[in-house]
Amino acid sequence: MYKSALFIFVAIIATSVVYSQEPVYIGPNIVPFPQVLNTGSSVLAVNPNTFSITTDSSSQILGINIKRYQKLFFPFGMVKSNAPALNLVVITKSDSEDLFLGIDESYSIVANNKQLTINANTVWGAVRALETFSQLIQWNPDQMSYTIPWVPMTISDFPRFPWRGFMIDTGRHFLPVQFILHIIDTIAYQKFNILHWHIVDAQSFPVVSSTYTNLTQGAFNPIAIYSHADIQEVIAYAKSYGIRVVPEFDIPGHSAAWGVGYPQLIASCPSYAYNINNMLLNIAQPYTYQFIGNLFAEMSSLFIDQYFHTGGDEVVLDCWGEDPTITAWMKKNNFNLVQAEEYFENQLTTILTNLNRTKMVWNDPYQNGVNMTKDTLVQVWDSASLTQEIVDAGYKAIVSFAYYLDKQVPNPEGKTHYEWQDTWQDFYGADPLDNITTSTANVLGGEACIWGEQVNQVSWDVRVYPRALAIGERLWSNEAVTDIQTALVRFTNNSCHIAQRGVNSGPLYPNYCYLPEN
Ligand code: CP6
Repeated sequence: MYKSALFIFVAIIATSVVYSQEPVYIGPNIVPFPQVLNTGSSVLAVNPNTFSITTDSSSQILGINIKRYQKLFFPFGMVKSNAPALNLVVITKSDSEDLFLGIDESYSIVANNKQLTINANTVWGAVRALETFSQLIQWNPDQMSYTIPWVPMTISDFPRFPWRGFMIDTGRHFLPVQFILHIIDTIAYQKFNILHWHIVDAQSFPVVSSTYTNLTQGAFNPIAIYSHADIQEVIAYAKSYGIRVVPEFDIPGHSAAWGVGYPQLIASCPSYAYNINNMLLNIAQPYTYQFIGNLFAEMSSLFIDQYFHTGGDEVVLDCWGEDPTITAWMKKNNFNLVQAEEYFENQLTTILTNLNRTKMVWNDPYQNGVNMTKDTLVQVWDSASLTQEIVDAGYKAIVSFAYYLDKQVPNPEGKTHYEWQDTWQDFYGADPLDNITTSTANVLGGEACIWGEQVNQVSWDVRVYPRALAIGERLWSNEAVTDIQTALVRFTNNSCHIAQRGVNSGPLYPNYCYLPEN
């Protein structure tokens, strides 16, 4: 009681300060905010014409990033400058380009008028550091100059959570490959490290299979499809940023599009067919398991990550109860509907285990009472209390219910925000460990989701940004980094920074953002 009263009091003060005064934050506009930051009060002039980045590393990917960031450091190009030449030295302990869950992404930065140095254990730590360093370089439009303020500076940084995911849904709207590469650029800026590619859904099957060539009959359009080369391009591009691509083939629900080319895969339940999302795979025939086994074998040769998501969400079990071939099979095996689901999920687990993959599912099978192997990773879109149950039961979990970018999330204080104004605060205020008191180590992190029903490449940037900054920071930064006022300033300035790089990310309070006139 005392606690919540204090909370409301602080919230009222904080709110009135935000709206009555200029927000104050003095320091570098780094997002996500680093674990340790020490700043001075000098300004280093930067001459873009002579600025260089060097490394002792032989990693090709680090080389690509040095070229990439050499450009990103100077979004307004090679303006005239008399400032002396500077060299940024990038040192990594290892040149390995292996990328997996839990890889060391830590780094440190030293910046003063004698040296600019990045130190990291891995290539991926160095890539995270280059992004941070890019945010230290300030463009001064009135001077037409670049500077690094707040020197001498030291940064020591590492992620709070190993799983910092971002989900896109190409089953509801096809996103062209070039646009997915743009998405990868944008999420790399907040140090997200997983692109969860919800690639097919009830409405379309946009993936080419050489085993089952009719599957793309379920695409929205014969040209709205991803070839093997497209998928490999996306994965390689994501890897260049240290981002893993986790595919999702959402079954047995949300699978109507599989049935366009292969109608025999779909259960018959006419009274549920009014909603295409209700249609389920027919799980009572060997053909379905053969099909999935062959398709996943083909797809796992493309999607090389350890994790493979098979959905399992929103399965309208009663649909199976309406198909006489399925009810006969259930009767023969003495299955009820949940046992039928469990049989299906166990078959999937076996298929993925044989392909050397770790299975990932939405929380629904757990909720239905399906017994799963303990290495299953559960993505929770339900609630903190369900997350608590799942981690206590011994599963690893990631939190998504608080990070739905397509949905207004009711905020914990019960405050109603306008449709879009300040909703970033709801994401920012939601910690993956909120109300998790035991087995916290089983929470691997979180995932932002932008479901695709009402978003395509036209509206994607403005739907997602700048709000995704809040989620990126929540998943990377120290849990104590929660101050709304300072975040407001950093986010607005960082939003301007990424807008200067081509992300259509808008502001959060009245200010001036210098943008290319086009
Ligand atoms: N599609 C799929 C969706 C959703 C889910 N699965 C969804 C449900 C509720 C909300 C947002 C999205 N559109 N395949 C649930 C995981 Cl609010």
